[in-house]
Amino acid sequence: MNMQFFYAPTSISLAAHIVLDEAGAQYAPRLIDLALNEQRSEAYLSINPKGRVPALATDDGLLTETPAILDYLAQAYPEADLLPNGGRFARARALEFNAYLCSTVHVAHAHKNRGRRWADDEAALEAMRRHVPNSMLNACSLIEADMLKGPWVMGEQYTVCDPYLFAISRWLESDGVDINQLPRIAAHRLRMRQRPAVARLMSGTYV
Ligand SMILES: N[C@@H](CCC(=O)N[C@@H](CS)C(=O)NCC(=O)O)C(=O)O
Repeated sequence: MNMQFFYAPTSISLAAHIVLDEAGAQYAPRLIDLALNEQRSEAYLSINPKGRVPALATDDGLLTETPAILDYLAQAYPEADLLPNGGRFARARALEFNAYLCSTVHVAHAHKNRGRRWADDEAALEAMRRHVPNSMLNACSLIEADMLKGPWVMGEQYTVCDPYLFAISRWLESDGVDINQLPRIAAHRLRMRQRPAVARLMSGTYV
């Protein structure tokens, strides 16, 4: 398959990037410089009108939204064994977890630097920023207590949920969350850092 992967260091594209690497996929990485607002350039908008990363151009067409990209890659590379093996309920649980990261946790984080998506007056933007440590801690406390089975999100099996959690949990300190309050997520993060693909991507491609 001929794929192009549009990514940015520090961004959520890390989740799918880890999966691409671990699945041994052939793809061309395409860096989108968020600092230069390249995601809003005409050239990139003509590829991905959402103006966000990640995006994956595949032989089947363009895919955006991390949960969809993760699911697609896991199906495209079954030998990597990245979808839960426990039947339809386990598969739905993995999707449920990824949907929570996408729709709630990532969106809570975006209130820090991307508040202009929702408001333009300074007081509202400041109020959104102030709430980020609290909303991130609340969302991640649920993951800590209920969703992260251990050692991996789904239990004994490593799945696409793990790189996704890792890509978000590495933002926690800069979001003002005390990681000591989330010891199981902190341990998961260390476990992830020991994976060769993660070490590779964290030493150069991602910051
Ligand atoms: N729901 C999307 C969110 C993608 C997203 O918001 N990516 C951020 C980087 S973490 C981005 O491209 N931001 C650029 C912008 O908002 O202009 C996903 O899960 O992939």
